[in-house]
Amino acid sequence: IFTREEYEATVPENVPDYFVTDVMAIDPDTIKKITYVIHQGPTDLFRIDENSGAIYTTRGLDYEKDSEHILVIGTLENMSDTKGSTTKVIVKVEDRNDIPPVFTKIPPPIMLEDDTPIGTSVYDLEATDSDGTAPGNKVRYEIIGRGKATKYFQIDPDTGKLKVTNDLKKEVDTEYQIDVRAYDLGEPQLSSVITLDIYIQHVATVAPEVGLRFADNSYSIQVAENATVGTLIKTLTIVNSRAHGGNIPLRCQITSGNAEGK
Ligand SMILES: [Ca+2]
Ligand SMILES: [Ca+2]
Repeated sequence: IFTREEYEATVPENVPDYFVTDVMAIDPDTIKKITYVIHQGPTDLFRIDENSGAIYTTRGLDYEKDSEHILVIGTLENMSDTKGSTTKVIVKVEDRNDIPPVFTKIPPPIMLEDDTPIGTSVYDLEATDSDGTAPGNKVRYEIIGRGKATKYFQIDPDTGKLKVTNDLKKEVDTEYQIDVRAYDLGEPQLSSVITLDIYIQHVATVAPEVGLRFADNSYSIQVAENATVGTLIKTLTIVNSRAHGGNIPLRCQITSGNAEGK
């Protein structure tokens, strides 16, 4: 007969062969023999020493799957349903930090112009942590490692928002690989790393004449064979692509053509 109706124990997740608790029954018979058995409950996760009544885990428990287990322990000597023939063991599983944060999506390559203002948001990184409890499921972000990335970009440790923090024109580099680490606040700390590719387009500072071009790439004009010298063939339109290009004087010349005017 079990003297206690209920036992409660707390077990960390992931530990096989962990001692959970002892149960005890007393045998009022003259021949004292007690053989403990698990009547109900996950026998794939727990075993009981049939002589001592000590309960152990058989393999690691998973808090994220089940945070509590209930076992009903009985004895082979008393298989009746009467009060005291069984006892209940409530096993509470304690969460351990056993799952790292995982980035929810892979960032696409990002194009930026070199005149992107400081403070501009480039990308929102997001990682989630499936651990059951804090702080093992609290996620923070940081830029790690190589190169000049940390000089030009910063990540908000709480939100994962990546921002431009410097004048991109200062650098001739056109490509940054930014390694971002998402880590949890659990013990031990777990993390994952993702790489963002950022390409910088250096907006050319054009010389004045580079901004000039003809309106069309080629012209085809019919000229009568008896046209006299000095006949106007075509006026060529020239486009000035520079915004501030007002009435600057222009000069055109023929750079090649039929030799000797033939
Ligand atoms: Ca966990
Ligand atoms: Ca975690």
